[in-house]
Parts: sequence; structure tokens; C-alpha cells
Amino acid sequence: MKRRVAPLIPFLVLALVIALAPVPVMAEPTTRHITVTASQFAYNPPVLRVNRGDRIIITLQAADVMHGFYLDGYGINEQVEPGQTRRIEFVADRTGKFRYRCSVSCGPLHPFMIGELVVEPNLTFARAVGLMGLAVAGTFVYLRKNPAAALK
Ligand SMILES: [Cu+2]
Repeated sequence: MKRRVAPLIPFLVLALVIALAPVPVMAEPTTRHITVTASQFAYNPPVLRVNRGDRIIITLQAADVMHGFYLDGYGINEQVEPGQTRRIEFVADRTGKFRYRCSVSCGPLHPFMIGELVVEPNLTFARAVGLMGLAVAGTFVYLRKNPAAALK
């Protein structure tokens, strides 16, 4: 019995490591309400950090003149007049860095009006995939070393 279980020990140790590794960010998908203020010639905040799978609700407002919000990779292009707000809603389903830029010619430095959306991978999901892969590999190794077990 002892000898049969021995080849599984490395898998058990790895599984523990994956399951217990500290998570640097909250990985549960949530709804995030973010207010983005556009003014000549920047966005506040300039960088939005979210997790993959999050539902993002941006309230866009313009502080001075009319501005736009064009988000690369997500096909979002909205405009907002000063004094008004524009609601932008999407699910951050792609990991990576995406620029958002002004799509309304708002002044001489308009081309430099750029912000960045950072979508971090969902670590809970990565962890689940890792554990599943380990379980499959462990079963495979166990059955290779103990062909009799497969017949029982
Ligand atoms: Cu602008």
C-alpha cells in the first residue's frame, strides 16, 4: 500500500502549493464602479486595474470640453459633453493592457490624451486549472505504476 501511494506524493505536495499559494489580488469577479474624469489633456485615473471577468461600469465625465473614450481591444467608443456623464459598461474578458484614448479632437495635446486599462488574469481560475491538470497527471502516473488498479 505504501509503495503504491509513494509516486503520488510529489503531486500532493504540488497540489498543496497551488491551493495555498498567497493570492496577491482579490480574484473573485466583481462589479466595479469607476468614475473616469476626462480633462485637457489627461484622464483621471490614468490607469485602471481590474481582474479578468470583472464587470466594469465606468461613469465618464468631462471636466472642461467635450472628450471621448476609445478603448482599444474592446471596441468601445463613447463621447461626453462637459457637465454630463456617460455610462460605459463591459466585461473585462481579455487579459492584458489596453490603451484608452480621447476620440474627440479637444485641443493641441489631444493626441497625447491616453490612459491604460490593465486586466489581470483571474488567479482563482488559473489555480483551478492547475489543480485539475495535476489530478489528471497524478491519476495517469498512478495507473502506470499500478496497472492492476485500473482493472479493479
Ligand atoms: Cu480630449
